[in-house]
Amino acid sequence: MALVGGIPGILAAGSGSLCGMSPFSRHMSSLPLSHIRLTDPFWSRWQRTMVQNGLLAQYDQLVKTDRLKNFERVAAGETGGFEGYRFNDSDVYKWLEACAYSFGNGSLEPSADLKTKVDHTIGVVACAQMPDGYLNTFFQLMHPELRWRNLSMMHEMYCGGHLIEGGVAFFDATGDRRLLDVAIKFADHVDSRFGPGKRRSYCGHEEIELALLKLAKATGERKYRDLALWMVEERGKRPSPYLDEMIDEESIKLAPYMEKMLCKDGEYVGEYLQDHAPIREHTEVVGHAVRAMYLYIAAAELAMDMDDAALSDALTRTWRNLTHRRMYVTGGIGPSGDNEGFTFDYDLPNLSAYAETCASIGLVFWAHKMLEATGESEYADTMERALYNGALAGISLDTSRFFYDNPLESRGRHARSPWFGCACCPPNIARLIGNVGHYAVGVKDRCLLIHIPVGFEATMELGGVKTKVRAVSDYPWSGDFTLYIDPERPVDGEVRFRIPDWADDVETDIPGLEREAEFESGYIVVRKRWEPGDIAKFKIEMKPRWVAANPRVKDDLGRVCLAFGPLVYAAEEHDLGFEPQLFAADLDIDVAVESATMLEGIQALAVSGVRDGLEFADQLYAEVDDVQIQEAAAKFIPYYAWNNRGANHMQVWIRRL
Ligand code: FUB
Ligand code: ZN
Repeated sequence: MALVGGIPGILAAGSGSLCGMSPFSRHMSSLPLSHIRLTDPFWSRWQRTMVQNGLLAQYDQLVKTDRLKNFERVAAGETGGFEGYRFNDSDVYKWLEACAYSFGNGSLEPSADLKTKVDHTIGVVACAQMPDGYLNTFFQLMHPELRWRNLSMMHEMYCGGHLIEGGVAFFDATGDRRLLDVAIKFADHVDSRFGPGKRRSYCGHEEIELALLKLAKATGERKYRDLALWMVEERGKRPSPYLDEMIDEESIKLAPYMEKMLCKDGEYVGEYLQDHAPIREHTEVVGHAVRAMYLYIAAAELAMDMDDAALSDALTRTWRNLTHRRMYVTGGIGPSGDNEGFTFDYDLPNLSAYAETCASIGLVFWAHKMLEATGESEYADTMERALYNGALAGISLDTSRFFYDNPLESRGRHARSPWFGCACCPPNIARLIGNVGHYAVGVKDRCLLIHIPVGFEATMELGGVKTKVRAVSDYPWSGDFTLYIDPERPVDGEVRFRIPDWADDVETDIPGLEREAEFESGYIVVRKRWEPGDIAKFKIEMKPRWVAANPRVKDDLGRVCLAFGPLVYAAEEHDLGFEPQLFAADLDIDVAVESATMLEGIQALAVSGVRDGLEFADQLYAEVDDVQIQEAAAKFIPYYAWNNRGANHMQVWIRRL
């Protein structure tokens, strides 16, 4: 953490990452979607484009790839002929969830066309549900007699979890409860079969746990929370319920690759799906990255209302392992395509990085939960890192093309695609973009917390007084942030403004402040009586900075990465005119910041250095003394914006002179 404004003690409240701290408790929550509207040029452009373009393009894919048809055919009473992967229903639900946020976030009035498509989709989903609440078009069409036969691999609860999240989101955003009612019926069905005194099992792909927790909040029904807790706690205990599935012929037929995913040397380990140990014994992130994130999101949410140091310690420990040893500088996680997940400490290859878009999105969600549970800024630091880099790189600037995996180097072959056979990432990034206000700003009683200084307009209760808040910002391009706070009458309250871990200096200008701002948990804390029309200004110093990796990350040895504010930068062949792999940066020469009109108004960074010579054109090897290098300039762009001008060479970790 850097020093801030010459004021000592900013690290005072310490980091929540040390074990043995007090158990988690709820330090804040988010504003309802309809109470906050993002207004800065950066996020309002993403959200608008999503409504205008991205959501409609995704709907076309849902139709073209028969994802919707699977529902329509079930609704029509047909059997056989399911199209696609067994978990394709989840893409429809996630798209609906993304639409819900876009309808509620005030970025742009959705077109009648989009509304009709959403309406149709909800109607078809509802019609496909069975009278007992079951809903999964793969099983309904192909194997109605094998429902719930193979939980480790078949994703029935995973799909149901996304249905629940979609239902809750729609209800919250629009008051429309049609999808919520379907979700409740499904959750009741699951609750009637699984749980204490019923069948002991849980889904191989975590998701329903966090969804049930959202449902419990939305409905006030504690039974959903209890079921989620039971699932989280049963996972990893022995004997694993999946052992029975591995000797059940019907279950094996459904997923013949099950044993390969779950066993090592012929013994069940379950690491792939975090069934290796009970949650309180976890020390490292293992297995499939998205699954791990979704489990820890639910566990952190649960830990907030349980006086349970063992659980919060396990989460803190595992978090530390992830962010100190297994996370890319971009907030990408899960380096390996073999298990779509984690390998071992410091294994962070660049060219072959898997770093699934969904995994970074999951990291944003988990970081946000850890932030809510501790109030410590280090979680917001990681949330911001994953949001602006690893996650956002997953989508093209026009919101219509996607990366599934996010390498930190390209030799010209990697390109975004309009859709995938396994299309978890596109609707996932759509739902994240639609709901950014949820992550950027927090509230608690008398307190407004700015985790990420986005521009926004919001209404909130500050110490029980209705208050309008407006934040003007051009983040991530500028660190200037002005808050206009307008309570209906004077009210004692506090504003907490996160000091980013990358910032050297944050200045404040708050007229009428009688005592100096304080520092707690990585936030500047301004306590005062807020009067109608008050203004508070914050200025985060932003300048380009070179970042080095721990030398244990062998792939980054002798290399540096360029960052500016929350953004990690990359060099693309398009701007250099040659492959960035040939370039070596001179760190003694200042990096210049350049406003650019390209790529939706990014700021580019101009770097000086050298490039390898061209004498090798016709030969493979030469004497070192014969090799020339020449001075060169290289323009860097934000990593999230790479590959928007066609496939080409790209590099994040650049050689240094
Ligand atoms: O299995 C469902 C989703 O598809 C996972 O979250 C992704 O990693 C991909 O495998
Ligand atoms: Zn994905």
